[in-house]
Amino acid sequence: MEQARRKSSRSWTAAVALVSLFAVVAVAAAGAPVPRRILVDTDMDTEDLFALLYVLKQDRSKFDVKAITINANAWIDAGHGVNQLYDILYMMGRDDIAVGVGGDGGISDAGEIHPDVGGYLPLIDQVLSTAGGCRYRQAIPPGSHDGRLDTDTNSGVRRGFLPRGPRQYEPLRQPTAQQVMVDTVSAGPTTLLLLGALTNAALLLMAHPHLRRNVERVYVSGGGVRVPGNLFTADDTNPFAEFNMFCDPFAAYVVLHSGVPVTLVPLDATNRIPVTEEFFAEFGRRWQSTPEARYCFQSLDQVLRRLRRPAPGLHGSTGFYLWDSFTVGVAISSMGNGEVNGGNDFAELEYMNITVITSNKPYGARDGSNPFFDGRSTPKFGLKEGGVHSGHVQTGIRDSFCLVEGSNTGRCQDGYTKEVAGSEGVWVELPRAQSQTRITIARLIGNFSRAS
Ligand SMILES: [Ca+2]
Repeated sequence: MEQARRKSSRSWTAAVALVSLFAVVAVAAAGAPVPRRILVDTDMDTEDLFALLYVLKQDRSKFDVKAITINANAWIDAGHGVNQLYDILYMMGRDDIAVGVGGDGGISDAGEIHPDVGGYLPLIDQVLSTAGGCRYRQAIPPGSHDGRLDTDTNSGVRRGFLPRGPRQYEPLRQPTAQQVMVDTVSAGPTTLLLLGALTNAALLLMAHPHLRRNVERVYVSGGGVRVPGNLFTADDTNPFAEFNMFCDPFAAYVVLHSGVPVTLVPLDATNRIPVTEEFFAEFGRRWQSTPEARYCFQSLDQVLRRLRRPAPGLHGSTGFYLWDSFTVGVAISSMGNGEVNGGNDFAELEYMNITVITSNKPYGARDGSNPFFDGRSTPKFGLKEGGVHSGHVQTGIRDSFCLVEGSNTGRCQDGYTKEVAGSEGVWVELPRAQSQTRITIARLIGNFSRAS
């Protein structure tokens, strides 16, 4: 019991670390004349707002957010995502930050990626059109029960709270995510903070391999290595995948195997950081001094009002965790410490040999589920016959291939960040499974005091 209480306390202090910075102006940089150029790719889920504001509150002389791109094939729809982000940036006095989303192009049968390729679909469903269903997005409820409608409106908090800025979503004129990414990464070494499905980042790395040298590191929020996945709507078909990886497994594979340095912050780490009632109460009592803190608190309040109701299949105390915020905390702290030996204030990092599962065995069997191979004389993107991408690809959350008779635990692994041996995997940096968050309240209060 004592151990459990201490564990809970550590999780709580990590959560405190993240939220307290909403009320903190970061300490001026000492001897750091060149700011890190940062691009954030987000699916604009509620918790992404915490992470975004955490980054935007940093000292710009150290961490300069140049652009934000939106992943529109998961939790949010393009126009809603852009408008909310524009208003948040207006509130934060950052109308200078470029925002990109979607695009009307696609990927040809020959594998040519068009410059205006859309981020509305995962790579496997991309053709020369933005129309069509996304097999993975079915895992996300479309309505208002912790689904896209909640995210699109931020549970109604956005309209009631945010000031309306001068920028608005323009369907045919909105800069595309690819355009914004290419412009930003071309302009100088850039660190990518990836807080949703990895479609946009994968397209960038595939279509512009020469720009990989300008990507200093990618920090990825997602995956689950030694813990179960969190597809609470699809456990009976795929108990392995985490949402962000599942929404575009092939894109995740591309990013992790791209050769760009990767730090992955999976469920193994974030499962230890649930939003607890204790944390929520503390947030309400102590951190209401800025509009951004109040916006996050009200957003969280709405989420918890839903999650507190019985919700079959949701695991964890509230079902809500600081996934992306923790990732951003690890990223900022690591960058601040020079990214030397995984040194950061949130978690101890280690290397693991992992890959992302994109199809299921038996490999090479044609069953109509895999458009990279089915009906083609040569596989798309030059993929290998009989290789790891050539098996059955999960077609939806009720895919009968993935069901196991007599069991409520499915067998499909699409999107699973799996530990493997040898060259099948890549060495990726991630928080040590046993690592403890080392942030203390005293340190946080110290930061807070220095801000005044
Ligand atoms: Ca996210």
